Amino acid sequence: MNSQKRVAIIGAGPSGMAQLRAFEAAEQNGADVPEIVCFEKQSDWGGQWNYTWRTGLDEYGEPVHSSMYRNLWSNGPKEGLEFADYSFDEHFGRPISSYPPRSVLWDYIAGRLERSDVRKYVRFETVVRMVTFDEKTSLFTVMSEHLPSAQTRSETFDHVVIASGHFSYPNTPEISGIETFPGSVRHAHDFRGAEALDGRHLLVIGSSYSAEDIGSQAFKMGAASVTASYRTSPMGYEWPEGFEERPLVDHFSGNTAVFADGTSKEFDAVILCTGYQHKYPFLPDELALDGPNNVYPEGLYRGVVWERNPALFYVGAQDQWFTFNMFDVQAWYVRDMILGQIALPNADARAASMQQWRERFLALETAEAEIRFQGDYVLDLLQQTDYPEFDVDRVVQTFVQWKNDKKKDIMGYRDRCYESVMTGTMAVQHHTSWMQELDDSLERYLDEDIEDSRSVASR
Ligand code: FAD
Ligand code: NA7
Repeated sequence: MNSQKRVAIIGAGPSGMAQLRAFEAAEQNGADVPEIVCFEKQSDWGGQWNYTWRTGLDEYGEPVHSSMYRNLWSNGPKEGLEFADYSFDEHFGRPISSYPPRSVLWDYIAGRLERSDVRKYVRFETVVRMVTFDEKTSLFTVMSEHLPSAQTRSETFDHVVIASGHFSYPNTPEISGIETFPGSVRHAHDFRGAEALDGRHLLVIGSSYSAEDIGSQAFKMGAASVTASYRTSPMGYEWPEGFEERPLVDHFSGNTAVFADGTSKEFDAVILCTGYQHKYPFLPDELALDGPNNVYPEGLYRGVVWERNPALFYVGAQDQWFTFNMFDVQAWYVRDMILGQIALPNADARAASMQQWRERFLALETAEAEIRFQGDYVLDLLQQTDYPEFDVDRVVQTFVQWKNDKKKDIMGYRDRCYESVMTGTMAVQHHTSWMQELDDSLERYLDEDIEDSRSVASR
């Protein structure tokens, strides 16, 4: 009887919320579902999308989770992440633009669950401190702490789903002489807004999403110059005047950075956009995923089942082109394994499957190939569950189009519109171009009385 089982979900970000929704959907279809407890250390759900002004440690002395900042707008089209069981049309009641700000996406993720009754399963402000597994009983013990009361509790579970994210613990490399830099030095995790960079010369180190977005954000907010320093290869966009790419910083001497090509430049601020660590401080090493941020982390059968202990699952552990709808198909798949509706193959079959995917992964050479790989992965899981079918290939095409649109206009791509794969609705332009828009609130975004600034400008 599944109802006698207990499942712990660690984290109520988009992945944990997908897991809650998956069990709810099964229950609505008459399935006998286990008892669920979702642990969330923040006071609300939404994970990264739950913005906080805090950095470092929070009010309870816990590491702050979210790395998001003011004026963060979706960095991919919303048509790539739309839920198949809850469309943007259903939530907003009218077409919206393709690149909404954080507050709008948070509203959308939360909206799906607010229609349901799953909030009662979440213990907010409750951090998981330790998870252990007992070979004799085949049960996990989860030790948690309710932060406001400092009360700890240990309980047993048949399954644990890790949905704690992997963009919270910064990777901060040592750079020679950086301790002599007199301006501000921080990691992207602690960046909360670019307003103070107005008129300043900014150096971002890294050449991935954070470097691109924080650099663009600073440029938009009036930085005197933005320089992005790459380790392996430049982002290669046609940057506007005042935005350039240089090779890796060799060393700092005071406020001067000397680059690997021998050139140098003075800066006022440095932001390390050098990525994050897979870190699970509440897991013993035999249960903890480790390794680089990529689309096929090692040790996970079908990207979700922990090979060393298949009663443990990870949702959202890979690097992400697909996000919300991928977390959904993963959560549906994990749910069906827990419900016994999908059988776990034997260890040899699992190893063969992982090796096959791993070989494909190792042969990937371009971003487009990675997107297609992740599309195939999503389709593989989708075909095994009753998650509402959607045209994964069209989502892949949307991402490919997005990459091309970025290549054409890195500062203007967020003004473009795409068609929803789920509903066929064409997005509409936001009333203000991304470059001009300095207010990321939900209220302003949805305000239909604001005149389209493009039509005002063209008069
Ligand atoms: P998270 O969102 O990180 O949620 C994990 C949750 O687990 C958090 O609520 C956290 O408090 C909780 N938790 C962690 N440890 C514990 C513990 N020990 N006990 C209890 N609870 C715990 N994706 C997009 O699709 N579009 C974007 O534009 C985009 N922009 C991004 C910008 C930034 C700066 C970052 C960092 C990420 C961005 N992403 C974007 C990717 C983003 O990570 C995913 O959209 C999504 O938030 C991942 O969901 P998750 O639930 O797996 O992890
Ligand atoms: P990513 O995508 O993991 O990228 C990390 C970047 O940091 C990447 O360009 C790395 O260069 C670079 N890096 C890592 N270590 C170093 C050192 N030691 N020196 C210089 N550069 C380094 O992280 P992001 O923060 O950009 O994005 C994470 C998520 O946040 C993503 O999902 C977005 O949606 C938002 P490399 O190319 O490996 O040489």
